[in-house]
Amino acid sequence: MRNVRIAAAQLGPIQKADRRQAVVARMLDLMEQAAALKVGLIVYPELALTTFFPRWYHEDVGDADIWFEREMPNAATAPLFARAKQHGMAMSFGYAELTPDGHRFNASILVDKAGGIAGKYRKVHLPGHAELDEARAFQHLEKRYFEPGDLGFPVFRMHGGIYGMCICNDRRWPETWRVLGLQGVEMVVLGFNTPSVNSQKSGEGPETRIFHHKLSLQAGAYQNSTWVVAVAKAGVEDGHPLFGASCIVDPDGRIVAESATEADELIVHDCDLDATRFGKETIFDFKRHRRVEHYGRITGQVGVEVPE
Ligand code: CDV
Repeated sequence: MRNVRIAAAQLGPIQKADRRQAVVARMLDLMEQAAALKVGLIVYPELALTTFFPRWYHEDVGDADIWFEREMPNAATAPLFARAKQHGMAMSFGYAELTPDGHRFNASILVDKAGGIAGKYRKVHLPGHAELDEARAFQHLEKRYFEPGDLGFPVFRMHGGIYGMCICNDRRWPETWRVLGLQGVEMVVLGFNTPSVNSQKSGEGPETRIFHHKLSLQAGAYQNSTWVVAVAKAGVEDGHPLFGASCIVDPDGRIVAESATEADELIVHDCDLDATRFGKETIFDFKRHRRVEHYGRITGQVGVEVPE
């Protein structure tokens, strides 16, 4: 048994006017609850420090820099790093990253229990659009504010396990999971901000959207025999609802813990990383069963090519 006690630390809404210090205080509160339960790794959502700002249009992209972090840790997040280290707790959270040479990424990090950054990921699949789109019920401007991640889908050895990250929309793409699976990933941690309604399809509400969310997580977990920890930012941000449904999924694809609210909420589960072995050595023993000679289209083309 290689047991890791995991906490998915769901955050309720963060309003546009909320300051990072107030958000970090809420994150610390969840961390204290986790510490009391002897959690080994706490996972927070995508863009955990601010409201989901890609819903707001800035004509000048530089005006959106207020939502970005220029270094990590920084003054706002230092208390998180310090407290996690005191507790000997690893953590992961997402934030908007502005690099010294001016690149903007939707990023997440994995911090080990000694407080060092063990891994970084930059979101590869950016949903939405780059220009103001009045036809939508609300904006989703990730393609305006971020570049696609340039780090691929790396995995990291930490505390005796193999960990990977992805972010929100990445979870809908089987390519994400398989690239992580091909590196032996044992736990994928991810944060998400998913609107409860579809801005381009009236009538598609939370029931369908939570179904698609769980379908993606459960398929990714099962088909790669990995644990999955998916953590929401949820609730109504300045009139815009985001669903909750933070989940911990086992390597059989079963949801073993799920949040019940759209507020700050901790869900905890003991995850045995050795439970990933059976699937990896049998039905999803990639080395024995994959047929890469037939998979060329996966990397050889982007869009659909229909026959003549
Ligand atoms: N933050 C996201 O990536 N959200 C997308 C929404 C726009 C569909 C998601 O895939 O959940």
